[in-house]
Amino acid sequence: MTPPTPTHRRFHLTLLLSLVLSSSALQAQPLRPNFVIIFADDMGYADISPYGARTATPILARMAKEGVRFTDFYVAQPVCSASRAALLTGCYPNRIGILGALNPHSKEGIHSNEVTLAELLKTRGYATAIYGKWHLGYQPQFLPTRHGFDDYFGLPYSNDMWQKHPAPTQPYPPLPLIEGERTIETDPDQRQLTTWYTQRAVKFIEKNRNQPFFLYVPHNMPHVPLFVSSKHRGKSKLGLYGDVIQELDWSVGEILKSLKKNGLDERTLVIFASDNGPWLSPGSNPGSGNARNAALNLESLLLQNLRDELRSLRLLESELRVTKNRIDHHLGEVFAGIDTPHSFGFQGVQRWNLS
Ligand SMILES: [Ca+2]
Repeated sequence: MTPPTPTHRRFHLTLLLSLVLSSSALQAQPLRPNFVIIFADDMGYADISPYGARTATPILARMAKEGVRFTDFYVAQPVCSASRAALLTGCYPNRIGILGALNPHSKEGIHSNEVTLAELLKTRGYATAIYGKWHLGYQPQFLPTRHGFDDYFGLPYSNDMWQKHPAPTQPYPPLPLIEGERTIETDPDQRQLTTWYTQRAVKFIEKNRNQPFFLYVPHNMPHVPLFVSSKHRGKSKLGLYGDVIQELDWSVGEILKSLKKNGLDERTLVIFASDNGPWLSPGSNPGSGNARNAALNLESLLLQNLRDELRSLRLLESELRVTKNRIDHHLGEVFAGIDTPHSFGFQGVQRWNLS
């Protein structure tokens, strides 16, 4: 198969934006929109209240009420690096050589020829930042700052890829915490990760309130090992996993609050999703799939597990408020980089002129 050219890639990313910007009301806005993508890691489909969880997630519940809740939203692969590669490039991850989950010994990463969403938006004058887990290669040439992001703070891969990993295939080095392209600390206090990412996100919004921006917040949580700050420890009454989910809900709330405070909530599209479904094999992660779907599905348990891992969740808020309290059952994907649009019936339409 002939690999897509960079022109094709840009077109595909335009398709991605077009799918996201599905409200015709957006066309009337004179100012370019801001984009905020908040990504949870290994969060189960039924782990937040809008999807049936007992865990109290009032902020996400409000997003669902004021925006759009997708019930059948799929990621490209149910695994960290591949899912993120699809999100940021609009390509099937296999097509660009990002398979599974990269680890501290991986020599691969995102190729410089790929066009990321951040790079595309930078050509339109956007400020860009990522606070959280990158997982598209940790060597300097693969880091976010080489792929369209002005600012980066976070872990380069999963939070369990450290010396305390319960079953490493080979010994892992100390876990780096990176700022820009520099490791500022190893084996950081993971209880603070969600707080740190949130603080950076809020600061970025403040700093860029007068220009369009793309803010990407891919949390490390609730990937195992689970950590939560003292502010949320024991608060859910549902164990550590519930506490972690509630802290993520708090984090979304801080970001939404900052958008409102800076007068940006009416022109910012906020997407909350998970990179894949629950990672059930460690046993210590009580993330849950969708019991209703499992009960009704006649397919094998194995296939069902895969389906639940592939199926993620997504909430849209803000600009799409015109579609208040909408539940969308259409098949959706986290990316739209499809060379053969007829395969899923997607046809992108330019909804918003970003130039
Ligand atoms: Ca994941």
